[in-house]
Amino acid sequence: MKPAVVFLFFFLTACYGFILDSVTNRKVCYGELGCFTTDAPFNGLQRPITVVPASPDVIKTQFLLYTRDSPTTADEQVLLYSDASTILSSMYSGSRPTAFIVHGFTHHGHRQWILNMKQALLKKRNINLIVVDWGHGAGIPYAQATANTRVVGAETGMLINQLISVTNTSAADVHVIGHSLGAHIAGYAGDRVQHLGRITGLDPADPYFQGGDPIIRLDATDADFVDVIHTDASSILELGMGSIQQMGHVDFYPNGGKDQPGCDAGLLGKVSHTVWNAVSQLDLYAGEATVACSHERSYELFTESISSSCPFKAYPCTSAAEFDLGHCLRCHGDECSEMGYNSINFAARGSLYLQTQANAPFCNYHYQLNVTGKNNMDGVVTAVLQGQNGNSSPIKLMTDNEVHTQGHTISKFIKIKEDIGEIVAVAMQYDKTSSVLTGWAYPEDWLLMGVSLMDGSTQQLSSFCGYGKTVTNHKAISMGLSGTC
Ligand SMILES: [Ca+2]
Repeated sequence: MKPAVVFLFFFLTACYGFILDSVTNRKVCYGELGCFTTDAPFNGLQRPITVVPASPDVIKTQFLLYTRDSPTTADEQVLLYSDASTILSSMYSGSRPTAFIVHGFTHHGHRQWILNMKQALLKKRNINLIVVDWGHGAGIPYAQATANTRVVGAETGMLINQLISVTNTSAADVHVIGHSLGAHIAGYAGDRVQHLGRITGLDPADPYFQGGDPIIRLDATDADFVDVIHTDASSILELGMGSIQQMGHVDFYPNGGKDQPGCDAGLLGKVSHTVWNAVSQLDLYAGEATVACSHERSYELFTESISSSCPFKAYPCTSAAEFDLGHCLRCHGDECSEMGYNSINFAARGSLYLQTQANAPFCNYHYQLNVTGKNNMDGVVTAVLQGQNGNSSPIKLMTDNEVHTQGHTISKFIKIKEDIGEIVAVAMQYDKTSSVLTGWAYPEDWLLMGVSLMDGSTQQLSSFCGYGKTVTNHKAISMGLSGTC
């Protein structure tokens, strides 16, 4: 059902199976869901093959309800939008907020990531949790799964409207979280609900959607608040599955949004690992995990953000490259936010950037350290940030054979996984180059002119007792905050 090769050739597969269906102006009608045509804008340039959605009887969408009192798969209750009694006799309560989780291409409603997110959301808040399982419609070919999202979105919208009319649910209290194609399903659902509260798009699918009319994809008009996390927006030729296009009120681009740390970047890495996993482990899911690693990171980040005490703070910047230099840690007014679950509590809008770790927990605290030296030197410079709650790991500021010229400021963007509290001192060590060829040209002592640190979390710019300090070869010094010198 889900061989890894699907991910490598889903365009070709789509063409192969559906070339005869690639005609425009086809139309199907599915009762109360209405009619669906392949007319514009659904047949745009970004859609080489345009087909109508399969019928609800084929897709067999299931809306699975969970609550704090019925949290497991064994407890799940199936809600039917066409039969209000299934809602009224269930554990659903209109006085609680409601969250939907919608999966994407080739997934289904009982994937581990959905169980993890469901568990975290129920623990965080007393809500109704509804998983949209459209696994029967989410398989290959991709062109058909893409078309089917329109029916699943219509059905989801229909169920939300039914919940509003029979249980006094407020649309403002409904949050639809969709991954990949599921993000666009959330958009279609939002089209049909007046003032849907929130949509979270987790790496919205790129092929067939990016650059298309807002009608065919997730956009900021689909809910009162739309937040998007982009994690796999490298080119489709490099098997990037997510969109780079801004689609919400606020769009987060962790690590630039294209490739995630800990995942293979680029076509060659992805393909070679996919083949290796598939052959060596005879495990076709392993291949999928490799190719989709960056794509899947979006829901891992969101799930972590639900319960993490680390804030996933994100910053505006002119570009991802500029952010990676540590130049954008200042927040003016309300322009910063927190990626994920808490983003709705912030007024920040537009594109925001942050960096994350390669492994869970992914969240980081961001700093920029600036050290200005008076004389030339060549050697390894290591710094440690000393916080009220602990120290950072040693951070390399300069490497051997990297010459520091007098008056130059070394700027280092630092990401720390732990909350070490307010930084009260910076320790530094200088190990002069051991090269016999060049070592004689540099002094044993390195004279400092200034040390300062920008802390992104607290927005505090601190300077330390670096002015006039001498760092002697192979000896560490610690500099307290200015004012304690
Ligand atoms: Ca839309």
